Amino acid sequence: MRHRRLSALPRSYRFSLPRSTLRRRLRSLRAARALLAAVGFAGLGIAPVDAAAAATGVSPLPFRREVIDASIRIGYGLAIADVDGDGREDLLLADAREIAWYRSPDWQKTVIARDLTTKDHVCIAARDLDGDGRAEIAVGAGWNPGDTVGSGAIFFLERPTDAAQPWTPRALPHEPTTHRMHWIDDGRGAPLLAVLPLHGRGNRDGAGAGVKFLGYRWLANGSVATAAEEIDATLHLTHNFEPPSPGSADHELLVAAKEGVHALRPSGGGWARRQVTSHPAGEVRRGRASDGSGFIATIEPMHGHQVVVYPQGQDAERVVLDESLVQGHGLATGDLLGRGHDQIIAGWRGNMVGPPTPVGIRLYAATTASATRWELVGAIDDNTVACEDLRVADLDRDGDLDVVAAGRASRNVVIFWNERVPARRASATPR
Ligand SMILES: [Ca+2]
Ligand SMILES: [Ca+2]
Ligand SMILES: [Ca+2]
Repeated sequence: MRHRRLSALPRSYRFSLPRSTLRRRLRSLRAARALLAAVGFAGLGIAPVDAAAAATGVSPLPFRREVIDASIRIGYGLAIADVDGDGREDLLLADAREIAWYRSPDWQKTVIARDLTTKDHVCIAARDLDGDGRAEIAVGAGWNPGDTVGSGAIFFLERPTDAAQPWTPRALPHEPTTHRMHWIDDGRGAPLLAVLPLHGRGNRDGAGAGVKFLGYRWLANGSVATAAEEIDATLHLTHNFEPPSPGSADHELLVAAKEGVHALRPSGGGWARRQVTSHPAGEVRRGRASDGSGFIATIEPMHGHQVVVYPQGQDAERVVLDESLVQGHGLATGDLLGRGHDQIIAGWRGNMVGPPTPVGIRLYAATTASATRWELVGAIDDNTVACEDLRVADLDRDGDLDVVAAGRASRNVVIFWNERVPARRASATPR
């Protein structure tokens, strides 16, 4: 017999299950309720959802929402760096047709490049490399994940002497499906522009040649080497990567791939690779538990529905925090609540085809010192940003971490100001 929705069946049919089946189901339900009463949601490794707020999501957290742009196209990639050298970190955005920055603290928008390729821009990396206090900027473009041969582009943007003028794009050699980039330190001198494509050359359905993860060295003359250094060429569907922690001695970076999370670190003249987790992942970040151990957070699989933690980076310790995301696409870690250990912030962008689904950004916190158990603390955003990318930083320099997110279907860039300390909220700390 074909399945039919229960509500579509005649009422008499709905209650025609055999008594033995009903008794068995009742026993299972009672056992589940008894277990929940004994250990609580956190004990089960899942989070309670506030019943009162269930209609719109979970309980809101004390973040004040400020829309700084309500008319972007896609909002592919965000970065945070001081662009104008005034000592305040600004926001940068790789949008479909524009590369722009928003000046702190008034968030005035300046477009520094347009239409670098006929296909969309997709990623941006910004960091002061020469020590003058102003960011050097690189961007990725030519975005078409369906073209694993002819797509992709990488540009270093040369700063104009007149700030009102556009920046000059200098093209670098690239692999198809350019997707994510960071300026990283690998312990070998000048910073490296690490660029991760989504697919290997000529791949179909995420299979074929490994993804060519390449690095381009910053040069003393203020340009970038056009000869690339290979970081890895073994993985597939490499959707994102976590750069090395600032100041880390081992310079390890983490890649989220079809083959799970892999750690890459400089070794000899090349890079050594180590598999960390075994589940396909789309986003990856590292964080610090209150006992000092490190954990790894992921969204699984790529564009997935799960927020996952690996305490101490151990595959066998996998904890699923949430399975209700639709197209999970933004992930960050940081101590937003001031608890002395990192929380996890995850955002999702909702259905890409068909009717829109609710979107949001949620915050999860560990309830044990070693980050083996977690709870959903609340919502930073409830259905206003179809999260394509998010970043965490203390944007108003008041001592706590704020969240900035770019929304795809919602076409906005929004700062969520952290107002967890009521005194600060009341005094409206000047930014
Ligand atoms: Ca600035
Ligand atoms: Ca600079
Ligand atoms: Ca702040």
